[in-house]
Amino acid sequence: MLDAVFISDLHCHPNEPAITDKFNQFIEWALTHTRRVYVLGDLFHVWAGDDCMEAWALAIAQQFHRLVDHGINVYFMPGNRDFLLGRKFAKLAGFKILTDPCLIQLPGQAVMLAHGDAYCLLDKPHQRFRRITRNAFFIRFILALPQRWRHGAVMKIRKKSQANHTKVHRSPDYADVVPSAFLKDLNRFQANTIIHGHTHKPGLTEHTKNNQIVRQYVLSDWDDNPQVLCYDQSKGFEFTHVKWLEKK
Ligand SMILES: [Mn+2]
Repeated sequence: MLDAVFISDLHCHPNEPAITDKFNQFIEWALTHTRRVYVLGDLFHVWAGDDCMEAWALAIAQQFHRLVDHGINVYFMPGNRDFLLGRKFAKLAGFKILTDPCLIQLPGQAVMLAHGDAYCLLDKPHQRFRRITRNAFFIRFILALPQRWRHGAVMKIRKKSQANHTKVHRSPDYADVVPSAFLKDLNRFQANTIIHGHTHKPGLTEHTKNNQIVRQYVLSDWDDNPQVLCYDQSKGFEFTHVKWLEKK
């Protein structure tokens, strides 16, 4: 039994049934393989607010709740696409909401978690967007707007994405994470490991900080070949190529 698994950037969307299919298989697998599941943002491709929730999204919440009913703790950190996800959905899914960034204690070690977009400092337009949208007052203001208006705004984003086959490509270099930015937060938390998503460039990169090795685990998206980052106290971290997700 794994101590924890980490996923992010599923970008679930009603027009992407293949991703929902992989997600459903992930839930079946997780039920018998892990004690904790961490979802580090961009679970949804777009999210207009919990009051706009449709049946397909409710089904995703119910799937997460099956894990919770099995005694598995499920944690969720909002990303830049689903930052409007709120208490109603969290309750339906059984999510415990995490702040970005945060420090968690796994059996054997402490780890910092983030969605990752806050560290993409060279992407100036995104940082401007982030400063405005991730403000509690702004979120309250947006959620107070009529559903129809919010839905309209979301449909516009969907249309733009559909032109792009809703495939979310890897971040170009200018939009990649700047290590010095997350090293600052790691210092603050006195941690040596960060796990984040957002850039869709999965893998482990090692950095040095005050003569210590810092490990940066980046999570994968779910378009083609999703990987799940697994943690086991005796074995440490390991990416799993999810063969169990392939259609038989
Ligand atoms: Mn993102």
